Amino acid sequence: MDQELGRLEDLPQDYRDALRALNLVPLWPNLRGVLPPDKPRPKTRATHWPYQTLRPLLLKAGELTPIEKAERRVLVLANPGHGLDNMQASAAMYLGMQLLLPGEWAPSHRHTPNAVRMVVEGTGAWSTVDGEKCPMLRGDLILTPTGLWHEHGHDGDQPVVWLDVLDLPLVFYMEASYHINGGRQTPRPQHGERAYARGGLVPTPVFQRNAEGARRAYPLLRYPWADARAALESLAADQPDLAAVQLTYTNPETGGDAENILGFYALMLRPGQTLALPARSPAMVFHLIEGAAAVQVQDQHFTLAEADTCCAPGYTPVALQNLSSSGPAFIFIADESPLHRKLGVYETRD
Ligand code: 1HN
Repeated sequence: MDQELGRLEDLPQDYRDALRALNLVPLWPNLRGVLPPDKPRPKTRATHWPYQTLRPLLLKAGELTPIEKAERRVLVLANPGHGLDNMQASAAMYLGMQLLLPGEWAPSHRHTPNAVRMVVEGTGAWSTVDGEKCPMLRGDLILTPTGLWHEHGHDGDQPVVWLDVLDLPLVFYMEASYHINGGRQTPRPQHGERAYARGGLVPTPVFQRNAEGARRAYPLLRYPWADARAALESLAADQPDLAAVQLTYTNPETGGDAENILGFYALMLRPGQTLALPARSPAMVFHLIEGAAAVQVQDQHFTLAEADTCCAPGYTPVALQNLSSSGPAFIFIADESPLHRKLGVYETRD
């Protein structure tokens, strides 16, 4: 049991005033707050954002705010535990639902935070990242790693919506967040998804050299859902007893995580399956691509319909359940694992 430590109120007011005047603070009244016993006290609360309730409000934003007045027309999925105005889903993750209407263009810029898009609905939109024009189809994952130019356009006739996942809260906290605006990109003919079309087969270096002759740090920018889904089905068929039918989105050149700070995964729950995830230090985000699923986090129980998103704090066990007994459920997961591993604070608990 931890010893009770002295409180600020135990100190004479003139002493406290003298400290403050010199920008000094006593540690002991604050020590348990910054270093709680046994495990952290996350601000992140298990939170559910049902798509069907936010969708009309997002479409309304399309009527209220022209794209020129928004640059990015987004409703942020904000965790109340962090204060809504801080626009955080967790300590390191930002989530937003972005709407692009037919004919609109979200102009080119680049910035220090890393982003990915998980396409939620609609066809005809595209995102040009580092000169590669990526079509946006439901379930596709499109990377926008740190520093790469990106813009979005829409040649279709229905609204397109996607989920943005960024490490913005972390990069902002580091006082390293900024952007630069640019002109329209000229798409190049090459596409990483064609060059890296099959797992385990990596092109010889010619393709990976950019105009300056350097290797591309992020050779694969679009992960089509059709491929990820087929890979999950294939893994499930190959290993009928495998509990976690899960794939990690990786950089095909390094085999490491697709981006530096956040991790991205596709999970298939077999019909009727329940999957208990151990408590791990990173916070997690779940977005249901197909099917119906239940998510239990602490005393919270969420029922995810297609395109619903929820989050869970770190150090907390999570149970996922496929609510269908006849078909699979497919879940996109984002988490803070790469960050925790790099910092050496990653842990799993029983
Ligand atoms: C951003 O650049 C995009 O490019 C979306 O679509 C959301 C949220 C915060 C900062 C930059 C985009 C963003 C963002």
